[in-house]
Amino acid sequence: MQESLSGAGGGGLRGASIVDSLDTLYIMGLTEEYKDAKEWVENSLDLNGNGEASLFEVNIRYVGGLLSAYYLTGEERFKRKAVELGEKLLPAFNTPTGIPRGVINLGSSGTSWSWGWASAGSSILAEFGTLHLEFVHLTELSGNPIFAEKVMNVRKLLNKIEKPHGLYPNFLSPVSGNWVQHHVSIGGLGDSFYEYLIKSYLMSDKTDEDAKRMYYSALEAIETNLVQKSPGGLTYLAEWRGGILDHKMGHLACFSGGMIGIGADDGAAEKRQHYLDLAAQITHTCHESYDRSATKLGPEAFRFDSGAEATATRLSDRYYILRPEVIESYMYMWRLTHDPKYREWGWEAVEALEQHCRVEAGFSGIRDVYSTAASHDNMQQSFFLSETLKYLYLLFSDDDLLSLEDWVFNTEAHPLPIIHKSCLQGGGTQEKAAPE
Ligand code: DMJ
Repeated sequence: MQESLSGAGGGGLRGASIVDSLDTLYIMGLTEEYKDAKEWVENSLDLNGNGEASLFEVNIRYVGGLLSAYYLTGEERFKRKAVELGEKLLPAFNTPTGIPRGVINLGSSGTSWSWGWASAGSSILAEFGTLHLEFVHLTELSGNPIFAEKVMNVRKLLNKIEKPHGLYPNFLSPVSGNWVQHHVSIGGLGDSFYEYLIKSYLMSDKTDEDAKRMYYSALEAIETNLVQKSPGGLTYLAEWRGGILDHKMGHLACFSGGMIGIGADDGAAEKRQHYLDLAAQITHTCHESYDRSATKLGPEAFRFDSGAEATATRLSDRYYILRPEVIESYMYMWRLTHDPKYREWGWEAVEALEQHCRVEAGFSGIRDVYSTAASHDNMQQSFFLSETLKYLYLLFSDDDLLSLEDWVFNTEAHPLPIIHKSCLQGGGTQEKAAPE
């Protein structure tokens, strides 16, 4: 069976599943497997491969995976590799605006370019907006301000630019710094940009006020323009195409239950319950998308039009590639509310994964969640190990295992420590913070 980096391109980088799963192995106490993975990273992870690598994917999976492995274990080799890899990503920011291009050659040339499929050479919001957490930690660990400067510059531009109805479109020109088209989505192409705003605030020990302000105004615009209620009473997030709503919600957008939940605490006091309710409603809708299928796994996208309610209406949307987002929201909502239904829903997913996705060599995606006749896609995405299984494990663990008071998870579920104010004042480095 193939391992995959979601088809998005690790370029010359190999071993995505190994690097992506280092922290999962460590947290689960799988000592032998962790040791093998660590040795592979030390001896075989080559950061100089020529080829087309996605800045976003390399950052969230490799840089994020190495940073977490360092913070959990204190092993210097992970820190060295993370910083070295971070340096190789810097040429992507050499554009007139400092907004990075999406693709980079990690070999000696360090050239970068835009995805061929992105309109008019644009960069993608969820890609250039999902670097902040890792880059701030790279600066913390290396003492080199360049990483934080690069992402602060991206933040500055996004803060300043005019936003249609307060919304952030998914495509931006790295040359002119203008939006290229007005498609807005909390799912694919937009998703983790919003996630990184609230998590930047939380990771800064609630000192990053710009991130907080940008997150809450984006959320307000999302509520005004995108949050919908179906005739059957399900709350969902529609997509926006230049003012016209597309009543579709992607599996990817299901992370937003958890995001809105963790952001609820810092809303104005009267808003807290409102956000927790919204988070619970979205998580409920995403659970319905699983519950309404024959396999009890959810489709890639589900719709709320032509009589559909949380079901895929197109054949091409019926697949499930072991994605984590729905389980991710169960985990956050469990931690925030301790409502037992989130563990029950998580267990339903465990049983469905066992029944429909387990194959001889691991787990595989399936082509049709509405059919119990097995049709495996022969692919185990690396995020299954880093996210889906980790979130399930945390859902059934005590709250003090990677407590939300001390850690934020990057968008690939790699835990990064909150940079506590006391740390900044004392100039101290983060303690090794690991379950032994
Ligand atoms: C992961 O790689 C990350 O969660 C990313 O932000 C979006 N999607 C995949 C998993 O579905």
